[in-house]
Parts: sequence; C-alpha cells; structure tokens
Amino acid sequence: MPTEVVAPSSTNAPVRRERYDAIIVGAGITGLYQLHRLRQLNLSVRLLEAGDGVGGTWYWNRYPGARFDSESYTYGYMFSKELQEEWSWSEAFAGQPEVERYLNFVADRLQLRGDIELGTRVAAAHFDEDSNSWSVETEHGRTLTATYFITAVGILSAPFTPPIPEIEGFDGECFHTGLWPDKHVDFVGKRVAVVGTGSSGVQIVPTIAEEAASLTVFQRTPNWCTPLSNHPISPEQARVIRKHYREIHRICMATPTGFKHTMRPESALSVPPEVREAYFEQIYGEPGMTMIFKNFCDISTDQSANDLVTDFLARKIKQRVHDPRVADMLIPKDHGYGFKRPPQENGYYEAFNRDNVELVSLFDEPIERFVPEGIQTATRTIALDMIILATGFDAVTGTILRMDIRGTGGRRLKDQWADGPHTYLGIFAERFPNLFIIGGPQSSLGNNPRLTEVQVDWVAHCLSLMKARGDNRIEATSEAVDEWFEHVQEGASKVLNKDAKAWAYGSNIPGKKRAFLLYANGLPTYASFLSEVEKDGYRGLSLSWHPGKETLDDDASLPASISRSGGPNIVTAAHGAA
Ligand code: NA7
Repeated sequence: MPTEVVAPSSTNAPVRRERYDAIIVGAGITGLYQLHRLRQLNLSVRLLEAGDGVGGTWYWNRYPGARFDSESYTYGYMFSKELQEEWSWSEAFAGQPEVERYLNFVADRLQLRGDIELGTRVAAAHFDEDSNSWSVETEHGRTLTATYFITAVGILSAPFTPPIPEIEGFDGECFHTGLWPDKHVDFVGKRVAVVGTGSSGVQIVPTIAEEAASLTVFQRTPNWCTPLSNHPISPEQARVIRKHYREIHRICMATPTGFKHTMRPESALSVPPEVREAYFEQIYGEPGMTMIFKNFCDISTDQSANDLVTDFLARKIKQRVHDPRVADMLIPKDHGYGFKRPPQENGYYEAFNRDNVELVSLFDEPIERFVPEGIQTATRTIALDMIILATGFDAVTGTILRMDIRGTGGRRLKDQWADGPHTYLGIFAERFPNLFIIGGPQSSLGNNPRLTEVQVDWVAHCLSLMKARGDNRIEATSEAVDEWFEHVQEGASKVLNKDAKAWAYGSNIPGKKRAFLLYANGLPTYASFLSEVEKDGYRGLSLSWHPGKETLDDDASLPASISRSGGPNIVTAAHGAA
C-alpha cells in the first residue's frame, strides 16, 4: 500500500503525505473508530472532518436540550475495556456537552488527532481507473488521493432548511438546530419561534419555554412523544454497568435495533385489557425507548395492536395538556406509533400549559413568509426576536450525495441513486470500487453505533485480508446489489409504516424520491450476513489487484510470500445467487 511524500517541508514541520491508503470522511463516533481500526493495520489514513471539532452529530447539534435517546452506556464504544473503565457517564441519557466531551476523550486516548484534519469539508471524490485510486477534493480546492475512500458521515447530518418564502428576510437571530452555534444563545426575555416538532423541536421547546418571554411553536405534524425519564447514574450504578458491559453488549447485539430493550413476546391483543393497560403504564414510565422497544411484539406489525398503543398515548397527552383544544392539536392523526422515530421528551407537553407558550398548527395557519419583524402567517404577523428551525435533515443519503462522488467512467453516485440507494450490504455501490459507506443507507437501524462497530470491524478485516493477498480493488457485483435491494425491501414490507411521511423514506424532502433508506431485518440478521459473506470468500464482491500507474514500482518491493491475485477478478456469488 504505497504512500507518497509530495509536499516535503522546508521547515521542521512534519512532512505532509497527500497520498494515503485510505481517506475517511467524518469524525463522528463511526469515523473515529474506523480510523483507529485502520491505524492498527498500519495503513496510512487521513480523516477529513468539516467541523472544527470531533463529534459529528454531537459536534453540530449543540442546541439546549440535545441529548441521547439511547442509554449512554449502550451508545458509546464497547470494543475497549480501557475506554469503558476510564469513562463514567453521569446520566442515563447524556446531554450533548457530555457526549462531545466523551468523543474528545476517545480521540485523545486513542491518539487519533494526528491523523484528523478538522475544518475540511470534502466537496468531491472521483475514482481514477488508471491509478486505481480516489482523488478527493476539499471545498478549499486541495486534492488528496487514496486507494480507499470511506464515508462515515452519519444519517442525520445534512440539515434541511425548508423553502419558506423570504426566509433570509428576517431581521432577528435565526438558527437551525443541526447547525447550532458554539456560543451561548440567550433566550431570556426574547420572543422566540420554533418551527418543527420532531425530536429536535421536542427537545429544545421546554428549555426555551422556561426562559423566553414568549414561545410560538409551529407544528406541521404532531408526533407520539413519550417521557425519556432521564436520571443521574450513581457511582454504584456506574460500577455495576462496568461490571456488566459484556453482557449489555451481548444483549444489544441480539436485539433488532441495537437497543438494550427486548419486546414482550405476546401480542398486545392476547392479554386482558387491565393487564395491557398496566403494562403500557409501566413502560411509559420507564427510561428510554421502552414504549417502542419493550412493548408487545406486534405493535409494529398489527394495526389493531398499534391502535391500542395510540389510544393509550392520546389519553396521556390529554391528561398532561390542560387545554383540550391544544391537547387535540398535539395528538397525531396521520400515523401510528413507531411509524416515525418517536421523540423522547422531558416536559414537552407541560410546556404547552404555560401562559407564554402558543402552539400554531401549520394546517390551520400556514406560514406565508418570513418578514423583517417575524413570521407572516395566513392570518397575522407574529413579531419575533429569534426563529429556530428544527426542520430536520436530508436524512441518510443527504450528506453522501452532497459530495460529488464519481465512480468508473465518471458515473455520479447521485445519478445512480436518483430513484433511491442501491448498495450491497449497505457498504458497497456497484461501479464505485474501493468506496466503503459506513452507517449509511440500507444498513442503518435504531442504535446506530452498535451497527457501525460491526461494519467498521468487518471493513478493517476485509482490508487486512486484501493487504495480505496483495489485492487493492474491491467492488460489488450487480447481482449482489440487486439481491441486497430485495432483502432490504422484504424487511421493510413487514412493518406497518410503509406509507408514513418520514425521513426514513426521504419524504420530508421536497422532490426526493420515496425509498426505504434504512434496514428493517434487524441487527443480528445484518451481522450474520456480513460474517457469512466473509466466510464465503467475500461472495458478491470482486477482489483484485490493479497495477495502477502509481503502484507499479511498488510491486517489486512486495515480499515473495505475498501472492498477487492478479489475472481475472475473483467473483463470488451473492447471497442466494447461483
Ligand atoms: P425531524 O424528525 O425530521 O423533524 C423535523 C420537523 O420539521 C418535523 O416536525 C417536520 O414536520 C418539520 N418541518 C419540516 N419541513 C417543514 C416545513 N416546510 N414547514 C414546517 N415544518 C416543517 O428532524 P429532527 O431534527 O427533529 O430529528 C431528527 C432525528 O434526530 C430524530 O428522528 C431522532 O432520530 C434524532 P413534518 O413532520 O415533516 O410534517
């Protein structure tokens, strides 16, 4: 795996390599781990990160109230005993500042910073057939090359600003929750509006309600929100968690979504109403995603079972919100429970009992435009000092496709995925050799760090094997991509949310083709798929060696014991293929 020194320094500064074995994009939880694993293989790696700090999602989403909805100790890294022993989470669901501190701690502890370049957004990556390498261009016009190009950009990282007329015309402060500034934002005494009531809106509303002079919440679609029930982790609890990390990991890896919760095995319809009601009450009060992932096993597959949950949750909203008209506005009418990722809240419903908080339904009173003094709706002008856009993300494919990625023959990934993503294993795209997509479309599921650790390990193992064999090119076959597509669709067809207007289908973005973007067959199925592919000699993938202009000289230096596969590509059958 050659590297090339192209920028010898005339000073004593370290020489900068501009050619690498691998370039990783994104210094979030996935990218940091991928960097660590590839460095263990002695590959030369550069990680490029758009932000000025590490953390990814937890760097950008620093709005007040941002926090985990996965248990802290199930979201963090689980590959290292040292990291687990040296870090203590202070809360069951850590807030953004603590998560960002954690990821900085990891970057320091694993000594990753020397290979990370911050403030460097990747604009384009083009595969060059002749050199068998990726040419990666930053938005500042610098070009780096690498044999392997690895995206670890997260699924909720391309903030979406809705096409509201004259959105630039507001004279006050305006922030997107996904691009929150790294400074104190003061709400005290201000007239504030929040547009959007997904997880971000639901998290930020209670804080602003307490501090602002007035808060107007613009809601298009209400969500089924349940209490997060966060709590501090005592030193004794931390000790128990540390002791049981292995067991916690095993449990998470055995659940479909990577959370620690397991579904109750009976149907919601099979138990007496009073038993069901008591159980709903219990899991409503328990911390975290229990209402969705500890519920009866058929709530996502049987409409009648789902109706029982929504009936319970609607009653809860009516109990918690004093004004029946506002309570009714907050009850979803267009989707069942779990059809969209349900926000976890901390005093969200109670915020609407305050005199300084108003809920505006965009169906009754649409926003016409932003004006210098605030927001003009169909019926009035609302004067504001600050507008917060909690309007979500071009999810899963957004950040990948905002880069101009081109494969063989100059083919653009954006064109190839115009009708939705097509991958093999969620990792490979046909005709994009040596591109690895980690934590992206057709693989992502609930508690994503548990998924991406599997992918990162698998990719690291694959590259180590390629290195040992002398291969330097890997590409998915067309049959394998088609079969993965069928496998992903089959999983999606089993759940009730097929018609939901959710980011998981891309339907929150005007003009985005509707396609299922995630993976619904479950983490254990995914993980066993990956290991079977490996055991079957990387079936569905073509591994080969390409000389490439820049690697010819290097060939002679290879130890004789390492054989080049050379010659015809090794193509093995995809899952289920002949
Ligand atoms: P979400 O969940 O996509 O929520 C975005 C919100 O913004 C949602 O309420 C949208 O309403 C609303 N929205 C979007 N476009 C508009 C326009 N044009 N006008 C008014 N309102 C609009 O993003 P979040 O950041 O809250 O959460 C993302 C994920 O982060 C979440 O699922 C968790 O996994 C963590 P809509 O529902 O589309 O009618």
